[in-house]
Amino acid sequence: MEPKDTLYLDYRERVADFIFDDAVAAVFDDMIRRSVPGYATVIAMTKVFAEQYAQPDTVCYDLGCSLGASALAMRKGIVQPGCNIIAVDNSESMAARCRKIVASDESGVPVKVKHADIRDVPIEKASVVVMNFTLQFLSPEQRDAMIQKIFDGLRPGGILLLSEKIAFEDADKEAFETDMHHEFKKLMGYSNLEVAQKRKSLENVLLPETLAAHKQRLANAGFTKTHLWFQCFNFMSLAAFKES
Ligand code: GEK
Repeated sequence: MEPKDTLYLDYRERVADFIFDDAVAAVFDDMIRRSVPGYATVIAMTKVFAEQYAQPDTVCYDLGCSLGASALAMRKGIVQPGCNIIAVDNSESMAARCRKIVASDESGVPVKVKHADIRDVPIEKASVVVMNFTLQFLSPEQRDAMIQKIFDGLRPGGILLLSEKIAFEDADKEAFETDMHHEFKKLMGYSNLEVAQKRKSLENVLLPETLAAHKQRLANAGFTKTHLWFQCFNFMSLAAFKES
């Protein structure tokens, strides 16, 4: 059985900013499944996108791979010959665990796990780039350059799958979606204290933007079409297409 996330169970006098250290990596699978509504759907559909959009002899990227769930989904989905996958994470604990998980998974498509910052990794010969819940951890002023680099590295006909927590301009809607997300977490077994302490730890670290801001950035970078294919409360996923 996967270890259970109890990191914020006990009262903390001071809640420090969230980091992806070994304690988080050890319980990450449980944490993300119980924290992100629809996470399992996003991962399952990542496989479908890879099956449809991976082109022969190209590279598929999993940026902010954590334990490699998206990379493994792509690996199972890819049907074209000559593809390989590059999975990147700047947390040493995540990258090390991810390497082990990838090694124990059986499939023909090669997966290389890099311990690196996604801002420093070149994107080349790409047909599918997946950023599932990672852009939100870059500072907002670094996001344009990141999206532009991905667009430039994609082959014509390629796609970016961008999944994010989002914010809402309308205060009522923001309050409603936030409440619903917290109710989801409680239903998944987190206490009020756990929800509150985790929220505090993320408030300077995970900076959500509106759906409109994401769409505008993608359009500015050159993506001619973006399709909101998934949303559950304040979590969404966009498929952004580079014209063929
Ligand atoms: C999944 N995609 O399971 N460079 C590299 N990695 C980074 C950076 C950066 N600059 N910033 C954050 N990360 C995964 C889930 S989790 C989402 C992604 C979450 C990494 C960070 O170390 C962490 O592993 C991941 O991005 C974000 O589908 O925890 O909400």
